[in-house]
Parts: sequence; structure tokens; C-alpha cells
Amino acid sequence: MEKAKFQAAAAALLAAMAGVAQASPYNLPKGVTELTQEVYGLHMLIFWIVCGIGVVVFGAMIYSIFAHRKSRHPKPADFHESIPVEIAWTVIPFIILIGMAIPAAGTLIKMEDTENSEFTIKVTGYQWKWQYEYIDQDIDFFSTLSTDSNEARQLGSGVDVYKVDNYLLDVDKPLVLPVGAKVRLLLTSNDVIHAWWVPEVTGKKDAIPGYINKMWIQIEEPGVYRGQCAELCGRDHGFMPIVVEALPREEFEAWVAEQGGRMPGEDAGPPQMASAARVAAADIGVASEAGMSDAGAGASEPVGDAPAADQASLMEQGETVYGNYCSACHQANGQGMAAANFPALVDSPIVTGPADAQIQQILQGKGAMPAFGYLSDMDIASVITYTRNSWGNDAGVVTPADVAAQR
Ligand code: HEC
Ligand SMILES: [Cu+2]
Repeated sequence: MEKAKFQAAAAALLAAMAGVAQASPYNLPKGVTELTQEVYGLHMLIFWIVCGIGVVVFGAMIYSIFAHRKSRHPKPADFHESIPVEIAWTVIPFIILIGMAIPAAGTLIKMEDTENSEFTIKVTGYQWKWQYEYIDQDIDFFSTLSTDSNEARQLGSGVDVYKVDNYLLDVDKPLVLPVGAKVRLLLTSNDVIHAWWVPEVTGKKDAIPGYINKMWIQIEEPGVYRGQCAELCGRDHGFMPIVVEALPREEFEAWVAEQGGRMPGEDAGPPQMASAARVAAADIGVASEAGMSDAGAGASEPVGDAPAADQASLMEQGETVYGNYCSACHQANGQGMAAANFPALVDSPIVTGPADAQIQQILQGKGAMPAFGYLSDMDIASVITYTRNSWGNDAGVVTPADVAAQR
């Protein structure tokens, strides 16, 4: 077939071109997936074509300026309106453009083809963190800036950021993927536009509220790959890195088991029960009302126990919510960060005082503290209950109904 020949020729050309170019810190990374390598090949192909055009055009110009200067050729040649020249400079660029479009179109089509992927992960951008939901494995977690980087970045932290490993490029929980599997990513956002970008693994793709963008990745080499949100998304845009950890198949399966998930096709065990409980909870309307913030509620597994809204289940869910949304500033031990003016919640007059003021502060935010009104009543009630009854605080339960009454 003609197409196959074209592709073979283009591939051979790409390989030859790519071989010539040295891997350089100034160049695109070649990456560890077929797609990133093809994109790199395309980039080099175009680069060399552009170099070739540059050499020919500037060569002709410099030669003409030198060899046909006025002192040598006082009477210039006249080839105005020459048909052959007109044809040549129409046809040659046309051929060059087609030559570039064919391999580029092939790669573009391939990029969009998310079919036959082994499983799907929903990636949701938040100000300023990422949520990963392994739809088929029943795993769901948030990935936030690592504590090391977060502490170091605070104004007046006194930490030398050059001594922090992977400063601003490290997270508490990376996205874990198996090597060699085609994985489909569904990208969306809970607030503003973010973009998911790990240069060695994939191109950039926007995460837009209310839309689902698709892409797929198939990593060929185990390793840790780092990237960042690539869409200016507000104050902490620079503080929502992305880390992908590619593991060999068996290690990935072990990781899935450790997270309480299951591989597609595996016998439905206890995790299935948990999700059934979650559906039941949603049915009776305990889960959050707005579709997208449901993703936030999904983070807190124990929603299944919600109907009771007793202190134990509120505490359990509250701990998860606290870890996902609050501990980056107030710290896991509730001590806050004095250097950054994040107050301690231990013995705080607000945490131990009347619930209404506290609910208002979480819903509306205050000063440098963001508003959390997008969380469900259940999430807010549980995190407040958690802070009111942890680290020595003892200030009673706040229920989802209390939160609803304050909205
Ligand atoms: C980006 C950092 C940040 C995050 C995340 C954050 N807070 Fe805060 N929080 C603050 C700051 C700053 C203040 C002080 C606000 C002020 O008084 O101006 C504060 C104050 C508070 C107070 C009042 C404490 C006092 O004694 O004044 C409570 C209660 C509180 N936060 C709870 C939470 C809870 C619950 C969460 C998670 C849902 C949370 N915060 C997430 C930064 C943060
Ligand atoms: Cu972002």
C-alpha cells in the first residue's frame, strides 16, 4: 500500500534525523513513551527541514550578494515574471509542506486514539492539587505538594530551597502506573482551568471544568517522572506538581492491592462492598449535591457510614478530609506553621468555641485561608468534628445539618 510505504519512509527518516541530534538540555526530552518519542522525532524532522531551508535560502542570498555585487555585475540579469521560477517556488514549498503534514497527521491521529486502553484514570485539577480516580480499580486519592517543599516555600521559612530534593516537583502520593499498559486519562477540573503535563510521558492537555479531555499514555520504562500544572490557575499554580511512578506489572498489582483496590476482572471482594455502600449513601442523599464536588466527597471513603453521622464515623472521614485539604497549612499535628502565619488549631479559640463561627470560616475562608464551600456538608462537618476532637481538643460534634443551616 502507498500509505504504508510513506509511513515506512517517514519513520526511517525520523529515525535517521533523531539519531543525528544529540540529547541536549536545550532540546525537547525524548520521553519514555512511543508518543513522546514520535513527537520528538517530528520535532527533529521539522528542525532539520527548517535548517535545510535556512541553508539553501541564506546560501543563495549570500552567494548572490557576494558573486553578483554591483562592482562585478553592473548590469543585473532580468528574469522578472519568469514562468519556471514562479512554478518552482510554488511547487517546492508545497511539496515540503505535504512532506511535513503526512507524518504529523499520523502522530496526531494516534494521540487521539484512546481505544483499547487497559484501564481508565480520571484526573481532576483543583486549586491547587490533583485527584486521581482509578475507575476500574476503585482507588481514589489526592496528590499534593510534598511537605518538604511546602514548608520550604513559605515566606521566611529559612530553608535553603536548593537543599530540598526535587523542590516543588515532589508530591505526597504519586500517580502510579504499570509499565507497558495503555492507560486512558480523563482530564477535568473542579474549579478553574488547569493542565496536566509530564514532559517525559505526554504532551500537555487542559483540565477544564465541565469538560472531559482524553489522552492516553503507555510508559515503556519504569521510573519516576515529574511535571507540573501548565495552565496559570491562580495563586498557587506553581505548587501543584505532578509525579508519575511507573512500576513493573507485578509491583503495580501489589500496589493496587495495598491501596485496597482490585485489578479489572478480579473477583469482586470487599472493595466492591465499599463502593456499593457508597452508592447507597448517595441514593439517600448524604453525598454532596453538586456533581463535580462529589469527586471531593468520593475522596472520603467512609461516606458509606454517613447516615449515622456519629462521632466515630465523622472523625474517621474528617481525618481524610483534613489530610486532603487542611494539613498542608495547619500540619497533620494541628500545630500550624508559625513562620507562615498558619495558626495552630490546637487550643484555638475558634476551634474550641461556638461551631457557627467555625463553620462560617471554613465555608467562606479568611485572609490567606481559602474558602471550602465547594466541599459537601458531610466533608465539612466531618473535618470540623475532627479538628474539634483531635490533639487534645474536646469540643463536640458538628453535623452535616449544622453546616447546611449555615450555607
Ligand atoms: C492555604 C493554607 C490553609 C489551608 C489549606 C487551610 N487553612 Fe485554615 N487557616 C489558614 C490561615 C492563614 C488562617 C488564619 C486566617 C486569619 O485569621 O486571617 C487559618 C485559620 C483557620 C482556623 C481559625 C484558627 C484560629 O485560631 O484563628 C480554623 C479553624 C481553620 N483555619 C481550619 C481549617 C480547616 C478545617 C481547613 C481544611 C478544610 C483549613 N483550615 C485549611 C490557612 C489555611
Ligand atoms: Cu493548576
